[in-house]
Amino acid sequence: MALTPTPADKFSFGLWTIGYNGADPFGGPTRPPLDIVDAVENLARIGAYGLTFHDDDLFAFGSTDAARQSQIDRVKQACADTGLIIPMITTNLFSAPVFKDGGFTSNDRSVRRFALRKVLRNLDLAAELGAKTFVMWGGREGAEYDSAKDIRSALERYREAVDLLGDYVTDKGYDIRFAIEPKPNEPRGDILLPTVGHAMAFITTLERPELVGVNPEVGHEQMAGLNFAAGIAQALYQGKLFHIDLNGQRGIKYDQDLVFGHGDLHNAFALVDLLENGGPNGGPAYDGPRHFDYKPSRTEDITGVWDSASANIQTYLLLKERARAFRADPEVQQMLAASLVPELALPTLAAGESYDNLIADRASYEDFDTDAYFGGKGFGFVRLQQLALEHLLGAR
Ligand SMILES: [Mn+2]
Repeated sequence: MALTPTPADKFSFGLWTIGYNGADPFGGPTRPPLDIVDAVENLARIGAYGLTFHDDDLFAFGSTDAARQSQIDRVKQACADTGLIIPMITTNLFSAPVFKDGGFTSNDRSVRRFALRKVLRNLDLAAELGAKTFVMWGGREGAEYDSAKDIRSALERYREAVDLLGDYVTDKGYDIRFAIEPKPNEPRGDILLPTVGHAMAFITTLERPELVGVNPEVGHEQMAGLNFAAGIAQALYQGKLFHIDLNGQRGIKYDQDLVFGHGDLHNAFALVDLLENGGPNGGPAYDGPRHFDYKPSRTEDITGVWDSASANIQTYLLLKERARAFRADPEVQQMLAASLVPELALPTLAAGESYDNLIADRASYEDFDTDAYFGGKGFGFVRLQQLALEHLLGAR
């Protein structure tokens, strides 16, 4: 069964995902390089609306201006030919040896200045190509040794960098917002801004916090043992979900970048329900790109690359359909009410009620029968979760 994606679904892929050649720390490439035009044509074929990339995915680090421009011209032409857009661009501050101790937060000041220049140049390219989101994944911004990195100085330099970039897009009049992508570790032993929560707290220290949000990745939060859908709900609650990286991860281990849904499927269901429906008590849904940041496993040939890319889209659409059926089921609605899920949307104090009124309300405390909760009525959360599972499995 194949569902048909449309541009309104906003499915996008990083060039580094489908372009992954299979190299890992224990073995070299298992597939030949993928050309940019081939990548764009096949993404259009499987129903993606957008392509994203790091500067170094498109033109090798240290390219001449002519070689760089040639690749930019080729991606522009391929997009014009297929209708694909470039909703997001990001900068590689992690692969080249110069970034071995990071970019914005390298202990070496000259590296920090070089990193800023690389990002400023890439911001010009983002504006030229119409990208509205600029992702910052600081994979090398971290350390292995506590004695080697002054974390407070590193955070100051991170802040200095993001403030400078905010000044730049504001002065240039670029319609670009930044999205910080947290990750707890890998490639560094410990990475700065390791989770969604750390990143959102850091954003409050910035000069222009309104320009900066987060780009959470499923696997990155799950590598920290966290509930991804819950983190996304908080990012939406705080108006900070500027972009999202969808993939699969099986528990706390190395970054697997599996196909979306090929990890914690229950949480993927909850996530799609949240992104599409905004949660049981309403609240903002997500209208940005559904961006897949996965890696086709190195066991796959080129057919497997495109099958796995398509699998991300198909899984998302299946979960979207399952979430719709879950919400539409009268038994689910009944169970939500029985579980008091809607009651959590009610303010705990009545309109105009003060703490004096609360203290004067004997029913709230002196006469409140707490004993009734021992052995009394349960919440029925397990039944609700089983209904979700039955919808997820297509059994209802
Ligand atoms: Mn990852």
